[in-house]
Amino acid sequence: MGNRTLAILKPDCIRKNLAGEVIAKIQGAGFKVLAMKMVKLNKDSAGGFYEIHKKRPFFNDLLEFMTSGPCMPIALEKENAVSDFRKLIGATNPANADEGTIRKLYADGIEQNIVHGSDSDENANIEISHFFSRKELLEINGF
Ligand code: FUP
Repeated sequence: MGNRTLAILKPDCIRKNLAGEVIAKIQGAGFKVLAMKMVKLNKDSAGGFYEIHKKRPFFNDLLEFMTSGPCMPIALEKENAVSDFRKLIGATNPANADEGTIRKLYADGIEQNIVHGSDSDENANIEISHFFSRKELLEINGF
């Protein structure tokens, strides 16, 4: 068993009908989908998720965007899941993202950047728990 990371297909990804394409890229890169759902975040849940950015000037816009439509959290498993997933999605700002990365291919800007990826193993577990209960993960995967 590898380690885990949390992806979120953001509202721009869903609006642009890119969910299938992005999930295919994720699976093609060797990630196993452990759990997945579609949710519409409210200001509290998005604010809790991005708590770390609370003091940043872009925080309010980020919450507006993340609550603007449905998104899809996906719990993923792979060896080196966190760093391999961040390599697959590319830099936060698609203008700086490497060729072939998901953000380079599909994102419009630093905010509407298609997909989230956890930045550490510790945060991956916290973020997975934000969207998936222990019971759900247990029912789906036996852990
Ligand atoms: P990442 O780890 O690549 O998702 O990036 P960060 O955790 O630094 O930022 C989280 C989200 O905040 C980004 F996906 C988009 C948003 N953001 C902005 O809107 N403007 C910024 O200058 C930086 C981040």
